[in-house]
Amino acid sequence: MKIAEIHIYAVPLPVVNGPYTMANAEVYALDSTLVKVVTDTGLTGWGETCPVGPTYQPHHALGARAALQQMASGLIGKDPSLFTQLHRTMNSLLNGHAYAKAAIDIAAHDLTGKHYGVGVCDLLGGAVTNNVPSYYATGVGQPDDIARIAAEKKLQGFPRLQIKVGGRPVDLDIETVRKVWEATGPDIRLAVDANRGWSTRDVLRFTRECTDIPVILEQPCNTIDEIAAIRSQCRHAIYLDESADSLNTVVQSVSSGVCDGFGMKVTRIGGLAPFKTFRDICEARSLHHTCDDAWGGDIIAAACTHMGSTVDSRLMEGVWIAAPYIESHYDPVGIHIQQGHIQLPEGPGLGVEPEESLLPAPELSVT
Ligand code: 0XW
Ligand code: MG
Repeated sequence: MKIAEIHIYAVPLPVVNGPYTMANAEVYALDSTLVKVVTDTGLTGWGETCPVGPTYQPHHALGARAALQQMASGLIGKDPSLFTQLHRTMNSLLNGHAYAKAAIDIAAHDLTGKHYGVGVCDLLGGAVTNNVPSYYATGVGQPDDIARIAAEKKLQGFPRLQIKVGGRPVDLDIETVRKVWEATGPDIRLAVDANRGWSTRDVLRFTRECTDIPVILEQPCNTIDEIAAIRSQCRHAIYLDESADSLNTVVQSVSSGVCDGFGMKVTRIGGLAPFKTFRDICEARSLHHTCDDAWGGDIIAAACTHMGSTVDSRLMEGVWIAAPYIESHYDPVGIHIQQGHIQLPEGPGLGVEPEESLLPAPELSVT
């Protein structure tokens, strides 16, 4: 099986009841990139990458398409089922830009699953569940509003909730987390995500004043060095998200002990093949992690759900998908959250197939 065609699409994803607000970003609509990869055997596989605006991570929607354009002709004739070789080829064509390479990696997994007649989860080692736990992420908001949303989401069956903080006085963040805790109690796991928006001073205040509230702190500060500086004074577990930008950083962070887990994104780490390595590193050291992406439609949601289905349940923090914030689905059924869980799509491949009439014409086609 060889890659015969690559088509690149720009697909707008408006945010329902936007903006979605984080410490360093306010987004009203996202610019997603879809890739369709066709093989000489007549199979079609789909991939996607969708940065959540230009300030969340050093990822950029137009950069993704430029990177894909840079690599596309060099990928024609390659076997998409040989994942390691495919990544080496991509690395020989372009240095970095893992989030763009991830779109090709996801399409390669979709194609390989279809080729062998199996689901992507089987290529990743096998699902431990087909009812994959998700979690809900609030935006940054007023304490009473966020506490009300938290209580609603607990009732809807979410096993975990992520409260966004940062980008404002930490007093308001402390009040928000306390009200959420009062509204939900211990039957839902809580994460507090500052998206790099707290200073070390803010973390120290939070951890001193909220010792009684069992939350994990996700990416509190901008850099790993800042987190390392206050780690020993911190009473809460710390997860890295945005800073865990490569397998190399993950290995370093795990061995230095700077974190207790990760909020990990499929596209940031470069796709499903590197995510599988990440998952296995975490399992070797009993570290908890999510299986998310920053944003994206049904293809990303399916990729995250397949990956999430394979994670040892004791370490599984949940699969976050953007579906609650997206109005329309380009797959006729779409990936949805029910009772805080996502049904694993049935294969072969990813188990989602974009309705091409809903997509704009490709921006670039290489054959
Ligand atoms: C909650 N998320 C998974 C979605 C937004 O893109 C941010 C992200 C996070 O955890 O930082
Ligand atoms: Mg995060």
